[in-house]
Amino acid sequence: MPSPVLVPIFGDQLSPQISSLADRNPDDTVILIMEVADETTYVRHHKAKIALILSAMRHFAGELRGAGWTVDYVRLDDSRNTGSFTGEVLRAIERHGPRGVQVTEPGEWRVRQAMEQWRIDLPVRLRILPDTRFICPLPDFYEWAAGRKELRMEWFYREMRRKTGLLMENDKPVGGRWNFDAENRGGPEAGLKPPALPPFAHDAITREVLELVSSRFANHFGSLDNFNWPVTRADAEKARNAFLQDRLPLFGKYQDAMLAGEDFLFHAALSPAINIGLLDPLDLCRRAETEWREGRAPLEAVEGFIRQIIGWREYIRGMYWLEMPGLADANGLDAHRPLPDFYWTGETKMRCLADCVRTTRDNAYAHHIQRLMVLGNFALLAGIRPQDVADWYLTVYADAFEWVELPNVAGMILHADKGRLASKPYAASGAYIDRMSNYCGSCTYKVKQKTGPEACPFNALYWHFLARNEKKLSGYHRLAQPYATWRRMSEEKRAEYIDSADAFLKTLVPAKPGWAR
Ligand code: FAD
Ligand code: DLZ
Ligand code: SF4
Repeated sequence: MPSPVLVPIFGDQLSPQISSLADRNPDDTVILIMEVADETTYVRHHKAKIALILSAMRHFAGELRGAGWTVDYVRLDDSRNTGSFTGEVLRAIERHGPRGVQVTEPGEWRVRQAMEQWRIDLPVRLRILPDTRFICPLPDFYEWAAGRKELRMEWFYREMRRKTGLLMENDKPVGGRWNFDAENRGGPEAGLKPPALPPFAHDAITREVLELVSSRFANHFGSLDNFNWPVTRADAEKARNAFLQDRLPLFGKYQDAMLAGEDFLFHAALSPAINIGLLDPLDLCRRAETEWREGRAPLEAVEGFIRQIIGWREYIRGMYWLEMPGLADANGLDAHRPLPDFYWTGETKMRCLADCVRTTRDNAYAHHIQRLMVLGNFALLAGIRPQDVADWYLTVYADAFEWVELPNVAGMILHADKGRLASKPYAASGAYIDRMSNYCGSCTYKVKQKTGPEACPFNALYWHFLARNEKKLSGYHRLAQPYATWRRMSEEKRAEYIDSADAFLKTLVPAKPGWAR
């Protein structure tokens, strides 16, 4: 091959339509895929996350070779492996003598910074292309955000509906409304039995990766026993089809419900496949729309699902790049408590938290409402340091990449960004968890009891949170009611809440240092 163009492809860029390949042809291109220690350990990722990404990378290399591309694949156990993207790109340049390097922009700030240095350090020309798998190009997001006082997802989402034409009829939303959330509030009904996820057999590649991960990353968090993430495009498509057929119709209704032991409910469990590039988000939304148009799924379910992807997912990504690097250090509510150890061990008498940590450990997954209203709500109310919380979320979920994890943590759950992303903190007492789950019935704590050692800790923590942040939050229109209630309480009642929460907070054991990084 005459001096080729070298195209590095990262572990979350496993899409044949990736922009770095769009103008290339196999005759003068070498694709570089690199398993590197820096990426496997920049946080101590859940074992299943590493297994997913390495297995999917190896399968993708096969897919590309099958399509006629030349792929240079560097394995983690290669003795010459330098352990970093930069080191491996430099080594590949020596091997192939390319006339240039062409790459799609990475998903994380950290890697983008390293890549900016490539402009200086690489001996050949570097071309960085936008990631066109996202529906909203970053310049469009910046333009949308410019000059707006409030960057609310709902307004952005409407733009995305207009742009994609999804669920639109002549410039109007189908069904006469943009948002059907009011219909999507089903609680955990007795006897609710969601269909199981399709099982994925482990082929030789996956088996080899699982062995590598269990020996090399034995001390990382999480279990590999239930490893069932799709690692090929064909399996991801099977997972997608099963979701559209079996779970989408009830996705909306039970979107906010939590049921002990039912780890996926009617959620898609497709975020890992979408984030690493095995499924195209827009194609997925079009298929969901077809389910509604052809009468197989109700509008409230399909609208709710599409909103998560073209609304939340795109908005979150725009906010990440808009707010970085400051977002990583944001601590608008001055929260400094270290992460409690039970986030790693699951050892807590709080049934809701124990179950959410368990599914996280078993599956590298918890569904949105568990992440937001149990794990996240606790971190908010207890005043856990945002950087500890972000490290935890980045470590434990198979779908976790900083561009999507950090705005959800710093913005959506912790309000560390002072409300740039969410109009109010999602703080809730035990009553919310009781209404939306079946956890409380079998919990050691009593959800209806407000204070004292037997009371649900969320109840006193809720008021502790509002009281200690009164100066910062009492002006929020959407918190006017709880603050009015707080002020109407007697001095004694208020003191009881504060003392009860303080007593509980004293019992928290901090996580051992070094768990995440
Ligand atoms: P569903 O509930 O079936 O939703 C469908 C799809 O919508 C998801 O696959 C996802 O692509 C998208 N989506 C839904 N909500 C969000 C959101 N808030 N932000 C971005 N995309 C969304 N998602 C990640 O992909 N990676 C993360 O690291 C991540 N960290 C999170 C941290 C916190 C604190 C919270 C509250 C949410 C986080 N989310 C993250 C968003 C959401 O919880 C997951 O996308 C979802 O649980 C994935 O499961 P699912 O595919 O079954 O999703
Ligand atoms: C998460 C991850 C892991 C665990 N390992 C690799 C790897 O060995 N090689 C690789 O290319 N990507 C990996 N990834 C995903 C990267 O962290 C991700 O592509 C970048 O963070 C994107 O900026
Ligand atoms: Fe969670 Fe409180 Fe319910 Fe126990 S009582 S499960 S701690 S909300």
